[in-house]
Amino acid sequence: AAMSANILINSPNLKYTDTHIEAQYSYQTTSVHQEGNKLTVTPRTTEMIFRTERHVPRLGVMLVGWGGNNGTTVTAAVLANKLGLTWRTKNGEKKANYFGSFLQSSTVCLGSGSEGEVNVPFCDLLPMVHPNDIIFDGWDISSMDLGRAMERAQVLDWSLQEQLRPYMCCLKPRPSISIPDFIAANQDSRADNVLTGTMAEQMERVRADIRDFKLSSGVDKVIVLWTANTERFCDITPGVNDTAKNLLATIQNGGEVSPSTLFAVASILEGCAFINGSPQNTFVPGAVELAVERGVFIGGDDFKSGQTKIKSVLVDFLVSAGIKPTSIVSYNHLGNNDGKNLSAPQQFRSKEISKSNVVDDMVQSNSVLYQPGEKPDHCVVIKYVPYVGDSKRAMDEYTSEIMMGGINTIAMHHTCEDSLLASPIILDLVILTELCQRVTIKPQGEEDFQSFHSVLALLSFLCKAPLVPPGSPVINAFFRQRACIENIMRACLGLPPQSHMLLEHKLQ
Ligand code: NAI
Ligand code: DG6
Repeated sequence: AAMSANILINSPNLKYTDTHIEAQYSYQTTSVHQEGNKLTVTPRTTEMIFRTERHVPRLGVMLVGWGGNNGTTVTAAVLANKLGLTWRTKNGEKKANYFGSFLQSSTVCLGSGSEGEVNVPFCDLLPMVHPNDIIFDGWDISSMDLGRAMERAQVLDWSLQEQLRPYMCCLKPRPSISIPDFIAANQDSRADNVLTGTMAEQMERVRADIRDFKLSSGVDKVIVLWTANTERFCDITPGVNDTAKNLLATIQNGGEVSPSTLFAVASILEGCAFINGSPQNTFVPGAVELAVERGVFIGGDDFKSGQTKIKSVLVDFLVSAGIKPTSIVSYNHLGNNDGKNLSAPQQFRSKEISKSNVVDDMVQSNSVLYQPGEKPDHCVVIKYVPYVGDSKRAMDEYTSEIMMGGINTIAMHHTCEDSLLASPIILDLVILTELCQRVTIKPQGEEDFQSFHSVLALLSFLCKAPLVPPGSPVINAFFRQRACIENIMRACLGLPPQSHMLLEHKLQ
């Protein structure tokens, strides 16, 4: 395992106080003025102070859909890590780990020393919550305790489940808000743990649950994350959900509001960040406005775990190598409850949308390969095949044009345990969000330190359809997204962005 590093920055730009890490930072950008085909490029530097609170709070995470495959798997994985569990399989002994979490299990290059490059785990850059210390709670429309729900999920090895069951059985999802019209009809039989009353009363109950969890668990902060079923898209209707005021009025008086939006509003009103791990449009304009008004972080949409993650790497590779993808065809089949829910047309449509837009920024960035408005054909197919359970099969074909009319076809087959890819992403999402709550920035000339925008675009790396502040570009390309997080964390330490120039090795 990588050695955990104790990093001390030796720079006049950095000040450690008892409470904060305070960094002077020169933010360098280039602005481009375009007149016809004449481009005038001006480098600009803005001086800033980055301030990071050093105290790492006790974090509570409430999962909506706690009894599902992701909810049970992430809870079990954290417990197994905390308890340092090992278990035997036919392939030998396995040990709990956090592979797939970029914060815990990937490294960043700090710089060079006498022995060459020094790489440290991402999570060592700044003080942040360790996943083992997260306390979980949550809601589910299914009343099954997490021990039985873990068994229903069929994700973890049986001998590991046996060790975890005594702990998991004590965890019981709270009753949840169910509006059957938003998820597939095939989910009806699961719903035996639902709240009653008006929409407003149910939302108040969720707010009370958040307060109760905070009080009874003794955590300092709560983040709420939706990992419940994919819902159908919600209609955006003026007067209903277009503004914060109208959305709150609709919740009081009745109208089209999805359960995920009710959870988002409840969290925002409780001052808790809310992350949407599914594709539906939970963040209707009124919910976004409410988050901005209250200065609460929201993030989403839809965990970027497997096929789409590869797409955001592969299309970036092709387009940035000057190769022109012309057709992308992605099939997958899976047999877990997520797949069952997605076998209904409206829920599939939500997923199809979030899986389809992921190449747009890469295509639009290259006007040599693509004319304005031109895109590759892009087809997304999902089929429910119960037998394969949580082991998702993804088959992709990328066809591209290469030099002189040549055709380049890449075909790929990917088998993976879906929830074991999503669980570390859930941990990264909440830990990164919590860290962002402790970072403030003061640009030169401004009076006050500011937080990041309520729409936390930094989470894009972990999402298929990144939610960004109005007017800001959506970045899907994997390495651009990762570099953004790395360089912002370096800025918090007063370090320049990672340029990969390695000039020290390139001169005589
Ligand atoms: P799952 O179907 O096993 O779990 C969802 C849980 O949500 C179920 O236990 C269900 O009873 C519960 N539920 C449904 N409506 C609810 C409500 N209104 N309130 C509370 N609980 C409710 O699905 P899984 O595999 O855990 O996935 C969860 C979500 O994450 C899905 O929307 C899926 O599309 C999304 N997702 C999963 C990825 C993965 O790799 N596993 C990646 C990207 C997104
Ligand atoms: C079928 O696609 C089920 C989905 O929930 C996916 O497993 C999930 O969205 C992950 O998708 P991807 O494209 O990142 O593998």
